[in-house]
Amino acid sequence: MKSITLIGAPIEEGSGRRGAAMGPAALRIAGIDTVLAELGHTIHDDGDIRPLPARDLANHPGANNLQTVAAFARALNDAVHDTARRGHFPLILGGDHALSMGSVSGMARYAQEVGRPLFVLWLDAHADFNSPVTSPSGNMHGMPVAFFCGQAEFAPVLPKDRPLVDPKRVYQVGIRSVDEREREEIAEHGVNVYDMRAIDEMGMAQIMRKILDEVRVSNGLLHVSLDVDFIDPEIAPGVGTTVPGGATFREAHLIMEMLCDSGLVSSLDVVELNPFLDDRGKSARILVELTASLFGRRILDRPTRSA
Ligand code: HAR
Ligand code: MN
Ligand code: MN
Ligand code: MN
Repeated sequence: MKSITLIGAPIEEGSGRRGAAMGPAALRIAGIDTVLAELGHTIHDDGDIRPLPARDLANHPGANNLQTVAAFARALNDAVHDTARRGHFPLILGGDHALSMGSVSGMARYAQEVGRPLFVLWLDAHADFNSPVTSPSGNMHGMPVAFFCGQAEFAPVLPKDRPLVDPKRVYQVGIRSVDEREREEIAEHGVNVYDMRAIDEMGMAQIMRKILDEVRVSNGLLHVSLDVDFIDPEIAPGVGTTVPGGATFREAHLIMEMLCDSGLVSSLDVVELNPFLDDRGKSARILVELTASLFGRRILDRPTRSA
C-alpha cells in the first residue's frame, strides 16, 4: 500500500482558454481521494498549490502567460520533489499540461538523488514538444516535454543546471496531432512515439510490455502523464483540445492495469480536464476510474497475462 499525496495545480494559463483551473476541484468531487483510500492507500491532500510569483521573467512573444506558467512550474518542481523525498507518491491534479514542466522536473531531481534514471510515459493526443520558437500558438501546454528535456531554454523558468530528462527515455503513446516543426524536433531528439497507427498495428499490450521492459532493465523510475485528450472525445469530452480517434476505454484501462502490475510507477499527472466543457462529470469520472486501476483496482484477482 502506498502513501499518496494529492497536489492540486489549478493552472489554465498554459492553454488557450479558461476552465482547466477547475480540474482539481472536479477530480476531488468525482471522489479521487475516496476511491484510492478504499483500495487501502493512505491519502494526504495537500490542497491546491500556491504558485510563487515569477515577476523576474520578462514577457515573451512566443510563450503566452509565461509568468504564471513559470510560477506553477517552480512551485510544483519543489512540491513534487519534496513529496517524493518523503517517500510519498506525488499525484498531481491538473490543470493544463504546462504543469508537467514542474512536476517532471521535480521527479528528475529526485531520480538523480536516488541514482536512478527517470522515464516518462506521455499519454496524449499531442507530443507537447514545441518551444516558443516552433509553437504555432504560443500556448505553453504544448511545450512541457521539450522543456523538461532541456530543448526549450528561452527563459530562466527553472535553474539551467537542473536535472533533465533524456528524450530517449520519453515514451509517447496515443499521439495523433503533431505540428510540422515539432515532428522534426521529436525525430532529431529520439523521442519514442507510438501513434494511433502503432497502437492499431501492434496492440496496446505489446507496446506497454516493451516500454515497461525498458524501464525495468534500467532500474528506472516511471513518471506517467495522463492528458484527457489521450482518450477518445466520445467518452472523455471534457478537454479543450479534442482530437478524434483516441484511445478506447478498454485500451486506457489495460495501460493502467499493466502499469499497476509493473510496480514501476513513481508519480502521476492527471491533466487538461476542463469541467466547463465536460458532459455531467463524465470525463472527471473516467479519470478517477483510470487512476483507481493504476492503484490496484481490478476486476479479477489475477495479474495480466505476460508475453
Ligand atoms: N501542438 C499545439 C500547440 O502547440 C497544440 C498543443 C495542445 N496541447 C495540449 N496538450 N492540449 O497536449 O499549440
Ligand atoms: Mn498534453
Ligand atoms: Mn493533449
Ligand atoms: Mn532541437
